[in-house]
Amino acid sequence: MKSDTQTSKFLSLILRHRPDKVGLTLDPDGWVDVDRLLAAMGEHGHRLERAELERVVAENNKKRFAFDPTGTRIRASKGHSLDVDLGLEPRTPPDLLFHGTVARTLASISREGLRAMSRRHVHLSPDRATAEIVGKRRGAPVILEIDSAAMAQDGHAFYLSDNGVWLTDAVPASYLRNLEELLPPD
Ligand code: HQG
Repeated sequence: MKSDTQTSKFLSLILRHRPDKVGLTLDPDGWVDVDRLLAAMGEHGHRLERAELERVVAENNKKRFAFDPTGTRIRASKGHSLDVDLGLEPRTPPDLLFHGTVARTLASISREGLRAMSRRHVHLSPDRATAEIVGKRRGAPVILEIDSAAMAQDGHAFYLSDNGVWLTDAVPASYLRNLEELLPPD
């Protein structure tokens, strides 16, 4: 029996990175027809009932997936590596945002700033507690404070994903308010 977590992980793979694994392509804005998705998964040995899909979408604690208002299409809310235009409008961010990472990335971050790495955007958290959870996925969390007010002032665009994550293209190191105090002394 596959768990909802396994289903959620496989859906992330299909809807964010590798729709071709089940012979699908995403619309330019990331949507897939739900009936086509279920049929394609069945044909590729990943049979999924509509009720199961609806439960995974509804219960996923990070709201990773969303149906369109008519319920006929589905997409991942964020996290794509494919070139998908989520149609998010630029929004004014809160003055301060947070990024949870681990100490071993700091030297590189101090040289390059925060980069999107394998994603489309840098993901930023609205509060420290959320950033801690993100950082903990990789080890002891280290929380960077981003001067998002200054970034917005300087023309950097911010977007708010459907599930409350702030997105931006990159964060130059000069906007990382507490980076110096986190770096080891030289
Ligand atoms: C680091 C999860 C070296 C960055 C979470 C992070 C989040 C650099 C890693 C969402 C760097 C990228 C996103 C640089 C950034 N040099 N390392 N210049 N710039 N990094 O997973 O923010 O499960 O792509 O600090 O809850 O950790 O996908 O990003 O450690 O919301 O729904 O490179 O993923 O949600 O890692 O996590 P990721 P993230 P989902």
